[in-house]
Amino acid sequence: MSQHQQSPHPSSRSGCAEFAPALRTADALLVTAREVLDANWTGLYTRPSQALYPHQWSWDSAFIAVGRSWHDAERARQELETLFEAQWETGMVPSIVFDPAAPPNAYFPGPDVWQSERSPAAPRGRPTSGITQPPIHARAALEVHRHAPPNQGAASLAWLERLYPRLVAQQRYLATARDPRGTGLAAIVHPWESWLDDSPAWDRDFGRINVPPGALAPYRRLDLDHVAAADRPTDADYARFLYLLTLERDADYDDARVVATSPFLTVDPLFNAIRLWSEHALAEIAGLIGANPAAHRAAARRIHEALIGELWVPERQCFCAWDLARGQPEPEQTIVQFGPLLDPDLPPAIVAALCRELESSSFHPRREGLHYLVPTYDEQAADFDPDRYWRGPIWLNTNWLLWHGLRQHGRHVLAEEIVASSVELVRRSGFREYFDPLDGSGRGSDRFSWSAALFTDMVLASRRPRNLAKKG
Ligand code: 2M8
Repeated sequence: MSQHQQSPHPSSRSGCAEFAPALRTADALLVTAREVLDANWTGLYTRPSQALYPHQWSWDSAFIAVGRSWHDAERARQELETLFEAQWETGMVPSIVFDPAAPPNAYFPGPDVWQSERSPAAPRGRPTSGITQPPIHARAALEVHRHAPPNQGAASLAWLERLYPRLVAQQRYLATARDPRGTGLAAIVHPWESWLDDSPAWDRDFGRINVPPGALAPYRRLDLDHVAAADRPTDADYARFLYLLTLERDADYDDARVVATSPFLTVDPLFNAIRLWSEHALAEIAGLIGANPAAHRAAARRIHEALIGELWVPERQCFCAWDLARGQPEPEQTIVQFGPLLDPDLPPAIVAALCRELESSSFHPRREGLHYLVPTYDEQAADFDPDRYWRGPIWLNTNWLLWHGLRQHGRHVLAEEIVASSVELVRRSGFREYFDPLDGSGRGSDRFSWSAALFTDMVLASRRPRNLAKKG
């Protein structure tokens, strides 16, 4: 279906905030967004939030760098450099780099629980977690470079050149150590690797893990000191998160052992679509710095074929996460199914099917008055929960990813609705970590860095004339 055939702008029918007025009135919020990022800056990287997440998180830093690069290219470059200094010898970029300057016992599970030093591949003297997060970093690096002011072009290119081998190693790690079936798709060994920690996308896989009595040392959930329990993962899920952590730690984070024995081994369409999107970014970066882009294009092609060959379920017209342990698809309708929109080569018939679903009552209910996009879980599902973390609420990073995916397939109406809705959510509730899709109220921590950064990017990029918007 072409852009002209799309349904009329739903704002005329349902009250979803309109695009142009939302953009025009976002200036004051852009100023606050910058203040949030500056307040969370440590001198080397940006904390996701002051109290709840007082260390460096891998993919938070990538999002933050993109948003920050509109006004402070140097800090944006520093953000990613700091993160990659903690890259493991295997190429893995750890999900958390612990900050020795953070108050002790500020976050649980901390470095004493993770014990990354048990792996010979971990950086010495720099405690980290022992798992990874989605590899959005090459894409982020390209965006940061694109935003560099003209007088910093050379510095930015030199930075890209330094970072490139590290980005390549990150992608190579996922293509090798994490592809036990040789399908071309990388598996995650912990829901924390997906970033959508308690998403229903892996309820069957994750939910069947029983934590044996006595397997966990007594612990206290520090997250609940800062955020209402109803907004966070349940205690049962938290115990499973920690149990998986201990299994991986007890295997000294040896990839082969972890992949062979992990009770959680899942292939996520969104994680792999991000890999693919970053391979395309690497091809562009290679072109910029005089390296050969061919291997990156080939890698992207391989992921493209595997996404469609392995994860597309034609009879259901959707992408599903696959539980490799059971060899079965996870049937829940969640935000991860839309991840492959990031693939610029996705066939038009599949793009149309994904857009139909995105516009359905599951993800785009036409309620009276304002409504908000895009819930992370099917609003029609019996266990949809508007408050609890990744089990329904809207997050600005998933909105940002969908906005990119939709634009590159010419789906500008839906893409603009997502931006308008994001602006409205921030106007109503501030730079919260996530939002209730039913009434737009904020959830989780406040003054959350990636909300500020991605808000900035969506608003400023949307103000550019469309013919300047880049593809890929
Ligand atoms: C959340 O994850 C951490 C565990 O790594 C937590 O709940 O304590 C997720 O939203 C993750 O995607 C994010 O990177 C992290 C920091 O914002 O918080």
